Parts: sequence; C-alpha cells; structure tokens
Amino acid sequence: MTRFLTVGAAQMGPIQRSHSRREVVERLVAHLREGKRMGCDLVVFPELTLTTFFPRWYMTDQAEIDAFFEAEMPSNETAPLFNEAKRLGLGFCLGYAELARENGRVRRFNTSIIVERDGQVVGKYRKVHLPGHAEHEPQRPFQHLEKRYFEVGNLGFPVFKAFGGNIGMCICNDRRWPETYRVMGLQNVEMVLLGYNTPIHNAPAPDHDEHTWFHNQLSMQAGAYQNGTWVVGVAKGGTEEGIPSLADSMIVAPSGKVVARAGGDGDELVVHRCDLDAGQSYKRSTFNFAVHRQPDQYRMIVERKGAMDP
Ligand code: CDV
Repeated sequence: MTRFLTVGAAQMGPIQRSHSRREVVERLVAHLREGKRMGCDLVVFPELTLTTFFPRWYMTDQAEIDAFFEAEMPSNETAPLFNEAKRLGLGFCLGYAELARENGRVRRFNTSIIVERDGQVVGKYRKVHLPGHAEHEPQRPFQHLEKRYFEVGNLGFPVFKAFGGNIGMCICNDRRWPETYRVMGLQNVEMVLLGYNTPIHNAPAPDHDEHTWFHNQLSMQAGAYQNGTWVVGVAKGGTEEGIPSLADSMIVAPSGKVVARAGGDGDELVVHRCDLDAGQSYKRSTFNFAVHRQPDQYRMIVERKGAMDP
C-alpha cells in the first residue's frame, strides 16, 4: 500500500523590518489557500518566518531583541494562521524565534513546529547548529549573530508520527551537517522539513559565494539519498534589508533527485505529491543501517582521534 503526502514548500520573498506580523501572516494565509487549491496536505514555511532575519543586526537592548520573539504559539497575531489552516484541513510547519520559560529561566531558541490538520502542535524542534558569531564584528558588511540571540537547541533531532508518516525537522545551517539527517535516519525518518535564510555573501569565506546554490542543493540531496528520505527545503529569498539571499526552495526525493523547485525569489509555492514509501528500497538495500553500518568501527576511530588532530 502506498502512502502519499502532497507537500507545499512555501517560499517567502523578503520580509522587511517595517513589515508587521499581521502583514506576514496574511502572506502565509495566502500560501495556505493556494496550497489547498493545489491539493496539499501540508505547507512548509521557512526559518524565522514571521519577521525579517534579525540576527543581521547587532542589538543590545533586550526589549528591542525580544520584539522579534514569540512568547506563545499561537499568539493573537498568529491565531489567524492556525484558524485558517484548521478551516482548510491543512497542516503546516512554521519557523519562528521562540521565547520559552523553562525551570524559571527565560530561554531563546530558533524553533520550528509541526501543526497537524486539526490545529494541534504535534512536534517541536530547536536549531542545533547555530552559525555566525556572538560578538559584534563591525568589519562585516552585515552581522550573523545567531550565537548571540539563541541558545543551542535542547530537543535533539526528534522524529514525529504525523501526516501518516515519520516526519522530522531541521533548520537552515543544520542541513549542511550529515549527522542532522543521520540522527533522524536512525529513527526511520521519511520526510525532513527544513526552512532556511541563507545570504549569498558568506563574510568569513567570500570565495564560497559563487557555490551558494550548489552547496545548498548538494547538502539536501546527500541527506535525502543517504537516509532514504524526502527533504523539503524552503527558503526566504530575495533582497531583504539590502541583503540578497538564496531562494531556490526545492523538494528532494529519497533517490536524491530534485523533483520540484522554485523558479523565482519571491513568495512561491512549490508542490509535489510525495510517496512516503519511496525511501523503503534505499533503507532496505544500500542504506540498510542494521546490515551495513559499523558503529563500533566509528567509535574506535573517534577514540583514537588524538593521533589525528591537525
Ligand atoms: N540561517 C542560517 O543558518 N544561515 C547559514 C549561513 C550563515 C551560512 C546557512 O547555513 O545557510
């Protein structure tokens, strides 16, 4: 028996600092309605969907920083998104800056959630690989202060039973690290939902700029193939606050093939009907972990690593 899930990668064009949550949510609702027309079960939004990509600025006023965070989900401003999704019978995945209170402490994470078709939040992920820096680096044309504004995620890489399959999430820079996908692969993940904000210019390594598109695609294709999973990569693209960023949202099959892709760098819904069983032949053959992986050998190499340090 086959299990199909029609997914929409809801690429967002730029969100400027002057754009209100209400304006952004209206754009998200437009994506949902188009998703419904196109037969989607699930619509995936990018990293930090609700605001401009604020880690590009050095800020010291905590109230100014916290204005980019969500202390509750849904909130008054995001409730219309939840309500419309429920009315349409659509699920969604949303990235946002989360202000949490845990054990009497305020914590801030770069988070994404899975919301099922009945409006219930059924999964949460907090970004683990935070790129950039923690201190102001004025020599850069723009900042990338994720290490300043967020804590490293404390939920691991969980895989959730949702939409009739095994669904995982990761966020932006996580997609470049093979262990992101492998940790989920070891939990039999069938679809990874991932949003990103990737400036074309990489200040510490400008020689990488020309490869930005290739590296994005390479990471997602490798992660998909090596773990027999779908990968849904969703960008915030276009020029945001003067900074051009990568669009190129795409849906990658467990074969590693790109099966659907954005054509522009604005708001655009990229849709594909995904067979959640399509990864089975990879998981049963080339990437049969139980038969072919050698965790003891990996451990031995890691334990000898002193001899190998550069
Ligand atoms: N938001 C990100 O995580 N961006 C990084 C950039 C800084 C390289 C990325 O991996 O796309």
